Amino acid sequence: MIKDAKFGTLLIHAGQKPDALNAVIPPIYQTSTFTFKDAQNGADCFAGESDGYIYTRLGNPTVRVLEDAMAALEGGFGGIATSSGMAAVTTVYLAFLSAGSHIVSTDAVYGASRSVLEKHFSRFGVESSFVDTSDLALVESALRPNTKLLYIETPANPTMAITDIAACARLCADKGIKLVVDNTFCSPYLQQPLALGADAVLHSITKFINGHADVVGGVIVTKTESDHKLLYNIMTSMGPNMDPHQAFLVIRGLKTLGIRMERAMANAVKIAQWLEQHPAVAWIKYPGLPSHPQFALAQQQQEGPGAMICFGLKGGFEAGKKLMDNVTVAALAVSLGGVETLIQHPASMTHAKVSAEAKLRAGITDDLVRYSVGIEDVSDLIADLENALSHVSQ
Ligand code: LCS
Repeated sequence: MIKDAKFGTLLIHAGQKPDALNAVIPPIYQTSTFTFKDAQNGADCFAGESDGYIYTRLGNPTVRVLEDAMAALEGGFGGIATSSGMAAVTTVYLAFLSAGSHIVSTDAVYGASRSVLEKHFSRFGVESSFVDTSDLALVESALRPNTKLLYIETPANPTMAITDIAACARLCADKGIKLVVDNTFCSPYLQQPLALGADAVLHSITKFINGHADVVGGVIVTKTESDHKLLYNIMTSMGPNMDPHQAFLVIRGLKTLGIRMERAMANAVKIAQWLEQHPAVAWIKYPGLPSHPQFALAQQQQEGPGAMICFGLKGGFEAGKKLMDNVTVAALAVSLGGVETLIQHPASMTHAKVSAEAKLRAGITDDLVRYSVGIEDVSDLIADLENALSHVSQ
């Protein structure tokens, strides 16, 4: 590959090395284990003195292609692919938190990223605080002497609140606090947290990176070699590794990230503008609309507003239910970031396990409907919404 290749070229080529047969596409090494040349080579591999593959939990050539591609796209030292986005989230928690330590997290974070801390990490003596990280004063006042991790999701799922990554990095500097960003909603095509000062970035690869709603997976990219070693050690010993076939599908999906994102985003801008003026719509949050509370920050921090929209109807939850029951192009399903448009109700679905009080404080109101814009013809998506909204009394 040429030196200083641009993002679109990296999407197609990064991480790929010619194999023995010069296949254009990386082969699927669907094997659990690898033969050593001799006993000494086996010992050398285990001692780290030879870089041959050993066993797929510890590393696999197909998975490595994806890890190297993601490291190149996020501008980090190395990537660690995991079996799910939640496996990536928990690997980060395991790496940077211990008994007696404290994490500050975005309050409107993906439901399981919160509940795993409240229900499980708490059993091991980890304290957690959830604040609106789009308000830096709240972040600063939540930090304690034992805070080890500031974990931000931006834009947040599902409220679309945007957090200033560079400002958070400045807050963490010299305090021994790691800054980790969940970049699932933007993907590296729109936002590069490591360049803004984060220590690590993670994804639910299930979403925009794979983009075709046929894989669950995750990835973490660290800025430094030492953090990569720490996370790699946890991943290989605890085993939330990605399977080679999973990696193969994601490598295929990743190649079109740029063109998928451009089309979905163009659709999203038109749909958000259309929704904003619809008489049944009470409010809408989309980073591409000047009405978004962090519109200026979104323009500065992101390369584009993305393809996720949340809104509420004047008729509240009952109206939202009617809307979801009457769409026919958009599918009523959780997940996001695929080529197909999805609609869902976070309060009763993705964030159902978050307490009612916490949801309310985080702005995950009962009327909030989340819409993940796909790459269908936008006129069909708007006609679909128009028809579904005609069933809603205002
Ligand atoms: N981070 C974010 C921002 C997410 O949206 C999700 C999943 C995860 C992490 C976890 O990734 P997974 O293990 O599912 O690959 N979000 C989902 C959602 O909004 N609907 O269904 C899953």
